[in-house]
Amino acid sequence: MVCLFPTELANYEKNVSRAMHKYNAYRKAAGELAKHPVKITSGAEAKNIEGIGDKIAKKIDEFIKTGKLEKLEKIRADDTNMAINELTKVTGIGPAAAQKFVAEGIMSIEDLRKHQGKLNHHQKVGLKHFEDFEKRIPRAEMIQLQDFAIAQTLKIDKDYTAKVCGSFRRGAPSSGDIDILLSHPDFTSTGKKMPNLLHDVVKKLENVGFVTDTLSLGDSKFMGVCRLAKNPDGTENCFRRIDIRLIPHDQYYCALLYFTGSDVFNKNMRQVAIDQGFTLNEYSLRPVGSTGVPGESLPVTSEEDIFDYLGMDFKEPKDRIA
Ligand code: 8DG
Ligand code: CA
Ligand code: CA
Repeated sequence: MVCLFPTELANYEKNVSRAMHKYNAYRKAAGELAKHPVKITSGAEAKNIEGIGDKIAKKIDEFIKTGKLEKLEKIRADDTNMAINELTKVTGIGPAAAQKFVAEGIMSIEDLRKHQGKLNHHQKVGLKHFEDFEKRIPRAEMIQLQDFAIAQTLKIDKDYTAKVCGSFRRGAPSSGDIDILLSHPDFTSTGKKMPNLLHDVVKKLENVGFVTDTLSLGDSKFMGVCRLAKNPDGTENCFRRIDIRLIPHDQYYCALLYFTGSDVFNKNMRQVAIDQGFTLNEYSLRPVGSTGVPGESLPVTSEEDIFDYLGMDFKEPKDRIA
């Protein structure tokens, strides 16, 4: 019970207040609490956990004592807050767009359906599949999606590497969407751009009826919608969100680490990197000199290499919570 309110407050700070530092603080607290092996019984006890300060400790005490949080009750009682939160559930509607819609009197998903003319393509697709996108994808279906997408990709060219990352790679029992990292030895960070390596895969997945909509397609990133073929008993499967990113071959492991997450784990690891005199992002790991200027990318041929450079024990994806 105690572990849930930081996430709800985090969403409020991101979507309604748009206070990203508070959002990050609550996300970190939620991540650290989730990682904590024993049940917390007081705020004082929680303060021993990294990322939990006076303010959140006080809220934990209030929640334990009264079974609720006044701040949350107030947030939930405000129609505008709730409407903004609701609208941001549609993919393509961020906090700014949601606030604009609410200011125009659009207070619900139902209202959005009556004002489709105000939506861009991404938002229209998000609304069309709203119910499906709200559903988590069970792991068994994730495996089917993975196997199908990868088999089709290798049919184009067996030199492709395609790997499903995100919560699936962390072993989650269900996932919000499917995140695929795509790489090919012909494409490196020092060579020319090769958008066709991504576009060919998207085209193939469209031609076989797997990809049903495109939300956005650039040189290196595809965001779209996919669906498995009908089941043998004739029932249809849900539409699912799919992201495919084309990664330069030499940057594959930094990307793999980044897109495996969790996002709170990534933030913590980036901080370790800074403390150790490095800079780590989805592209590279670089030492930072005394002048503060990052040097050349370090050679990285596995995820283990990155942990090694930072003096960290390797963590299996399933343990990358925070
Ligand atoms: P889910 O889909 O099951 O809900 O969880 P997820 O797979 O962990 O999250 P995701 O939103 O699909 O993002 C995939 C990974 O990308 C995530 O595990 C870590 C990395 N990532 C960050 N920061 C961010 C960010 O701000 N936005 C997105 N989309 N991904 C991020 O570390
Ligand atoms: Ca995901
Ligand atoms: Ca994703």
